[in-house]
Amino acid sequence: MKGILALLALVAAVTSMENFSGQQVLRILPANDEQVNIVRELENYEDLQLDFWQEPSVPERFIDIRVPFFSLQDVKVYLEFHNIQYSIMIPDLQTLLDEEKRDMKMGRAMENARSTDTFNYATYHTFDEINNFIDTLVAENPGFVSKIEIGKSYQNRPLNVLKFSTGANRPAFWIDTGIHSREWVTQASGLWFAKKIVNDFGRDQSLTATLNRMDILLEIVTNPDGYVYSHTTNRMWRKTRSPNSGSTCIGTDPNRNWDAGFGGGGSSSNPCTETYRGPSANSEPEVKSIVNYVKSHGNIKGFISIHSYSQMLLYPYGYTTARTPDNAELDSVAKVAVDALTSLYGTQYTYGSIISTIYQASGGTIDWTYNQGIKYSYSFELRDTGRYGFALPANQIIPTSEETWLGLTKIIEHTRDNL
Ligand code: 0X9
Ligand code: ZN
Repeated sequence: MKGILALLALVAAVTSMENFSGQQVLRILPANDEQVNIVRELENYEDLQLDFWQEPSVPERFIDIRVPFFSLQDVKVYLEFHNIQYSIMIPDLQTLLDEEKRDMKMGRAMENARSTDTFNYATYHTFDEINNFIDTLVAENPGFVSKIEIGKSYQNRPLNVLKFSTGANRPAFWIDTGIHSREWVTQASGLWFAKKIVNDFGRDQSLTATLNRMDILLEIVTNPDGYVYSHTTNRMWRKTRSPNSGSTCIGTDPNRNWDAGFGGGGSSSNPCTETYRGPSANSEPEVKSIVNYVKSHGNIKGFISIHSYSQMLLYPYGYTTARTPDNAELDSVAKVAVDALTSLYGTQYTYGSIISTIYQASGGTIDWTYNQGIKYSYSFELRDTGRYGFALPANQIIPTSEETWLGLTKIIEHTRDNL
């Protein structure tokens, strides 16, 4: 009897995780504005439970949609009826996630997490594991690395920022990863960056020069509640986990919640959508804590918010087609950064303003930081271009981190040289 109960408990634990069997990710190529609108229409059919991995924007730009098994026929018939071109990018999402689970188990067996030297950077880690890593790194590097808790998440988890500093009262460069929880390669890259900074200080001439003039701030798990939920319950969770009054749907898109064009195009007022802006700007403690920190710090000179996927380097704005006064400079630095990134493995990136390169998005992080006077505000969309999307295999974590670091450091160096 005990054995059966234990077995049932195990089955319950295993099945409490959302299952994506039979779910596909479709890549749609609208040929003209009319087709863009026809695909956009699908967002209004809540019953289909579609998850837009790439939002509709302009003709000839891909739209990626995760489609539950029970909606597949309907969606395909709809697209075919309207003569809209599409292909199946991920034939069965659960197959990829099963592989990811297996990789994580193997990855855990191959590491000794008591030291950041034997930590396994090539596997995905849980929230608790990341926090242990942070504490270990701080303990290993007293007087250089410290941890700042800038606030608590909605569910009261710490919002931890690593500070790399060799002197008091310095200007700072901010990097955050994981504001969208399901973009796992970003938090994993954040861990790798943290170790890279420690390894290179005193060895790499440029990074040493940087750290002799400015601090680096790194928030690895920017949306902890979402991240935990993506591990325990729904791997595809993007938003925060705060409830919405008058709705059973949970969460706000933390990249629509900033006070820059808040509520404008490319954000939704419907709590059941993935781009829900929240009831008001800064309603999410995960956002508000950064806002407070940035304001009270007062000397942050560069800000990079890291997302996935699409392979893009973006700068403001996302809420308007208006160019910033710094467009020419931001664009030329982006080119230098992308060239450096591509030089390592040939990974192709596009770059430009958010609205002209990906799609309109209002209330986004870097539009707000730019308007606060942080001129060097950028956002990466890391690998890949959609073959795996948010389910990027763990064997791409290190190459992704390495190439991104080359681009990232170009932006940091430019900031340092223009303090
Ligand atoms: O929709 C978004 O928030 C971003 N795409 S994502 O798939 N990461 O969700 C695009 C909006 C602007 N992009 C960035 N600020 N990276
Ligand atoms: Zn994102």
